[in-house]
Amino acid sequence: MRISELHIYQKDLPVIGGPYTMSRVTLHSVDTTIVKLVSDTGLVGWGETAPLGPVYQPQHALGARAAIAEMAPNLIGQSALTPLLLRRHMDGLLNGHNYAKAAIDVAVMDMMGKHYGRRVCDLLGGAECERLPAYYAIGLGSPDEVSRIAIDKVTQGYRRVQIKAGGRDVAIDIAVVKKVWEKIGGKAQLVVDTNRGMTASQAIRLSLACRDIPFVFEQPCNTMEEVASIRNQIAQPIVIDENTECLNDVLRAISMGVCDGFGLKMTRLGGINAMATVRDICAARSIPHTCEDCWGGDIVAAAVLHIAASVEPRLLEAVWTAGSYIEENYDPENGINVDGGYFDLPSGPGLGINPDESRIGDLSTSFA
Ligand code: 0XW
Ligand code: MG
Repeated sequence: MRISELHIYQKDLPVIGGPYTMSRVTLHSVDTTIVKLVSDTGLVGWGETAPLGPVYQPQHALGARAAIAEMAPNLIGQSALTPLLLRRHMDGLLNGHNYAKAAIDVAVMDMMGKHYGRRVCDLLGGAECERLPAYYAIGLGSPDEVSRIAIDKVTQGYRRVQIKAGGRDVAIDIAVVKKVWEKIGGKAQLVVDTNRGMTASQAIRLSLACRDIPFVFEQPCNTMEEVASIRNQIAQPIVIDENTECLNDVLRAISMGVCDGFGLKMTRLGGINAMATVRDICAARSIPHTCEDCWGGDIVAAAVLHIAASVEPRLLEAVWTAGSYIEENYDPENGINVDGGYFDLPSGPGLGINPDESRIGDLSTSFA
């Protein structure tokens, strides 16, 4: 089975109840890129990448489409049954740009699953479970606003809540953390994510002001070196998110001993197969991590669930997808949604979703 067509689509995903605010970014809508591969046997494979605006990480939507278009003419005719070789072929066509290669990797895994009549998680070696714990992420807000949403989400069944901090007076962040913990403490795990938004001294101040609160501190500072500098001065465990852009970053973080866990973004790392490698590296060192992505619709979400299902349950912290913040599913029947704080793993072959083509945005470029 070979790739015979590659189509690139663009779609805006307005944020429900937006904007979604983080320390350095305010999002009203996210620009997502969808890839449709068609095989010489008539099968279709879907991929997607949605970098969360141009500031969240050093990747952006126009870059994704340009990188895919750069590789596309040389992807036509390639085998759709050898994802490892395809990845090496892509590396020979374009240096870096893992987030763009991820869309191709996901689409090929979808197509391969359909070809063999197997789910992507089964191609990865098997699913540990069919129901996966979700976490909910709340944007920046006042102590009252954030704690009200946190209580609501815990009542709905979420067992992990992430709140945002940074980019404002640390005293407000301290008040938010204390208020949220007062309301949900003991009922759910709390994560405080500054999205690179604090200086080392601000992060230490927040941590020590809340020294009795067992939250997880996510991406407290901008660089891995800054995070390393506070590692032994704070009271909480650290998770690295934005600083992991490739496998080497993950290895660097582990060898520097900079963190206790990772917030892993599937597309940023390069797709399902790159994420599977990171899964195994984490397992070798018993490092807990989430499985998630920056944003994206049902295609990214389904891919994240399949890889999450292959993670040892003792190391899978939780799963996050953007579904709760997006107006509609691409697949009205099998779309990915949270139910009572959990996701159900899709059951169909490949990714297990069938996007309605009227819902995937505008065709940007085609190759055949
Ligand atoms: C909670 N998220 C996964 C949503 C946005 O992509 C940012 C983010 C995070 O940084 O953890
Ligand atoms: Mg984060």
